[in-house]
Amino acid sequence: MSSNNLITLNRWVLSDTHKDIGFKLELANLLSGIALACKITNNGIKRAGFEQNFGLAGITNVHSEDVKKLDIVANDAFKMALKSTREVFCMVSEEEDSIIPVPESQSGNFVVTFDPLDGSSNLDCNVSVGSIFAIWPKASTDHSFSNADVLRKGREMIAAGYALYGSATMLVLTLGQGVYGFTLDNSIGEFVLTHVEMRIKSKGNIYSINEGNSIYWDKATSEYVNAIKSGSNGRSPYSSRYIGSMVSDVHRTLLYGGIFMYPADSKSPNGKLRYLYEVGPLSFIMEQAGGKSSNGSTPCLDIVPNSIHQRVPVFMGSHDCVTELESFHQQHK
Ligand code: AHM
Ligand code: MG
Repeated sequence: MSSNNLITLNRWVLSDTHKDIGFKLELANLLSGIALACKITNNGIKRAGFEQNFGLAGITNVHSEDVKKLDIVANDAFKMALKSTREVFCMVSEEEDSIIPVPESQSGNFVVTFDPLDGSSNLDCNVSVGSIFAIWPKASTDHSFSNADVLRKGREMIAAGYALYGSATMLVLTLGQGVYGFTLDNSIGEFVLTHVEMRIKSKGNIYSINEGNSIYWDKATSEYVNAIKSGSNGRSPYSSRYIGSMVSDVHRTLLYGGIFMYPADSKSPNGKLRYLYEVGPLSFIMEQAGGKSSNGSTPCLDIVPNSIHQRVPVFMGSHDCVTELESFHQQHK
């Protein structure tokens, strides 16, 4: 560690950097629970080969996807670590059908939505995966939660972030005042501030999309991708990079610029990615870093989901790239 200014995640949350946050102590406690869940998940992934924890668990989830053993490890870690903070009112997980209650004796003032292990199709071949989370203030005034606590537009989030289990493990976070990145120092078990005020370039030249779906794309997506590949938009042709783990693809987009896309198509009329724990939190990060996130016409943070697992199309990344993409949607309205 070369930095002469060693700041851990916990100390950073409690620091004077965020002056107008009224519930700093509670948030620090909650974020330390999230960091703990990420460390347990990180450990589970790194040890899976020794513990026969790769592969399927033999069940399917609410999305009819095959659940991996590590999906269960991560989901249990998030639920347990979050409940233990006593700051959580209720939760939504990608892995569970319904809103997850918290016993009244352990209940707090925040709603947390999370994807415990995103990109899990990449797990068994050792490709980077991640966890995604968002924190919302509780809406109910009594102990019984309702859909109103979770079916909210992204702009109501007070914090969001992701952990990336890559060649290094990182936690990238916004409290609505810029984006900060912390790297896990395994020797001391702490997330340490390494990336201060992360900003995305206003233009980039990398596009990221599952091109295997191109026969299903609509005109706007097809023509936009053709334009950026051929240079007919007046810029040099873009490079293609697609990992198939949203956290990794979005993290690269944040650092190098460009555009990440999971559009609606004739096979998936709402796209694939879910609002409350994938698109919403990563859109908050993208906007806070100076980028943009849109469903083609509306900023993703202004969408109100109809159900807890609602999917939405998403185009996020460098401001000018997403604006250009929107102009193709405008032409084909
Ligand atoms: P998951 O949460 O079940 O892993 O699914 C979400 C993942 C994203 O990480 C990624 O962007 C996308 O699915 C990839 O989908 P596809 O394989 O259709 O390209
Ligand atoms: Mg996911």
